[in-house]
Amino acid sequence: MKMIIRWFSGGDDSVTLEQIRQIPGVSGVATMLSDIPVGEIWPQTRLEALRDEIHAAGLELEVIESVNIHEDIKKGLPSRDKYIKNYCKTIENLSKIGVKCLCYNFMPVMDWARSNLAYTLEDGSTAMAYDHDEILKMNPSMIAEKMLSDSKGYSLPGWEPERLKLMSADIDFYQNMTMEQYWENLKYFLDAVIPYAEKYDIKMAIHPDDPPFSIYGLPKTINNVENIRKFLSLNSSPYNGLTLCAGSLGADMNNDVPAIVSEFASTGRVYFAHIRNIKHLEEKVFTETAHLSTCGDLDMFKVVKAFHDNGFDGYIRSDHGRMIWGEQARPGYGLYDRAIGANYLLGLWEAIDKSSPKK
Ligand SMILES: [Mn+2]
Repeated sequence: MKMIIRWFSGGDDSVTLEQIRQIPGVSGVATMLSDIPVGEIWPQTRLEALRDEIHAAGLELEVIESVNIHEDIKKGLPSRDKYIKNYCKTIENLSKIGVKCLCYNFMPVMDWARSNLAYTLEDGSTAMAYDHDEILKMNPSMIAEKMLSDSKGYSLPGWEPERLKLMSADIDFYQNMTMEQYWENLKYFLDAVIPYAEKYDIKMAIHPDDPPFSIYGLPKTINNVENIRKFLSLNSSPYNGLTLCAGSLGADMNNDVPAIVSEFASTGRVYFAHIRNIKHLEEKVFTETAHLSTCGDLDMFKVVKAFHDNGFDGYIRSDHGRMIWGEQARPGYGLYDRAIGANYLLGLWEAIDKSSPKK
């Protein structure tokens, strides 16, 4: 297991590589080139410069999060083949800088969503929060406007301005698409891309839908145990796998997160873990919290033990943190709370590992 931290390149992060290097037990970062328009090839020279910058700070670059998927691929339009070809070329370029794992998602139109990026918790810290009724009261452009104005000037991955312009038309488009058609579009993408992932030895790790239930009638795929089984069976290559995000899946109260981790980690097809905690106020209403089990609904001991005991040897990152100690940072991605979270998770891992009977 390798503990890493998400970092935004190109001066788009308040957290520096030097700071990340000083978090005990953190060996690398998950990052991306956020200025490349979705659908275009990531240039080799830019990737080499990114790798060199990260290596110079004493950190590894083995995980990319994310190379986003062009909407035409999700819609199944004829133009998808051009974008899939570009995606495969990006995979080739990523292999040349030593990337081993590629996180992506297949969420239509709006990627992740929250109704509040700075909800005040009892202790005075702030965290991202979700209230389904609040979301439904707003139209998509109001959500986009609110999220971007709350983001303190940082880009929000998945909420790129060029994507937002088309939002309403895209939502309309999906109203006429069946779930089966959407699954077929996902399979078409996998069948085209996975052979390149195999050739270039990069594990494709899909991220669950966040939140894991439908907004505005949009299709959802990676959101519960049955659908994850279905996803893995669409293409049985060991290069077709998962980013298992505890917080995203945990947002559906019906999901038993430790059981989901156990089932899929034991197949060897989980390559990347996002671990954070959330607390439900009611169904489809939750706040993100500190990682500690007692701060939220997820039992982190059980979650980490499920990864450990099923032979997980991929990457873990402490996911979204709260904003604490006056830090000014991109919502969810400050230094302090994620560093605390990473060391809590490392502590759990060490305790579980040292108390496990040696095989
Ligand atoms: Mn996640």
